[in-house]
Amino acid sequence: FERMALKRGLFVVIEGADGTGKSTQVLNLTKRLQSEGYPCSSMRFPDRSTQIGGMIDSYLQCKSNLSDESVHLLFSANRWELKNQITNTLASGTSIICDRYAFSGVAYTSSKPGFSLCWCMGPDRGLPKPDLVLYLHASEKLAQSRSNYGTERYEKREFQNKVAEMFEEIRAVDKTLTWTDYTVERGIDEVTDDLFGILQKELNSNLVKEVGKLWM
Ligand code: 2DT
Ligand code: MG
Repeated sequence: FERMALKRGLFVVIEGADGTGKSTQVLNLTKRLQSEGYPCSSMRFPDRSTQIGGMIDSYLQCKSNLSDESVHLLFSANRWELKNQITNTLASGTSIICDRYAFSGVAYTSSKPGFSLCWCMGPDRGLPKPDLVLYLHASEKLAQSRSNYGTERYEKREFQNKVAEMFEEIRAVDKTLTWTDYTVERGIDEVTDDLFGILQKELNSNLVKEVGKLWM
């Protein structure tokens, strides 16, 4: 007799400029999916709770210095140490909404002088490939209301502009990835509604194909 294949979870990454509300949306979307009956959990990178994450956290808070190369590799290692968690979760039928991923990794390091896109992508090649990358843009109004960034490394307007340019280059490199743009112009709950709407079609599709490998 026929047996129904277990439907795997959907792997969704949310990327975008600082201050677009990525973290809030990741948490709200996860709750929304759960309440609509889709098993779902959230993740974020960097995951500062691991040993490697602790080194990254200290670097971001400017409490320690690391060479640009070594911190790039630590960010990547932080994803690799959670690779099994990602694949096991998806295989069990639970979707993942992830706050930043390898795209941030490449965009931030390649914004520093002397780093090629190719070198930056190397360490993340082969990681689980997201089914969908939601890219949040800040409306003019939102960007202006957040003129003063925090005190962590990278939170400078000029650097952020460079990062935004690099995100565009990264998506141009690999046309097999699905990116969806969304400009944040409404309140938090309305944005969650919109993003849920974008995901719903994918969630209801028959995800029989295996999780892919990134940039391979
Ligand atoms: P949060 O503010 O989202 O915690 O990010 N970053 C992030 C990198 O430079 N490389 C990476 O691989 C990742 C995932 C982006 C903290 C900062 O870390 C940067 C902002
Ligand atoms: Mg931040």
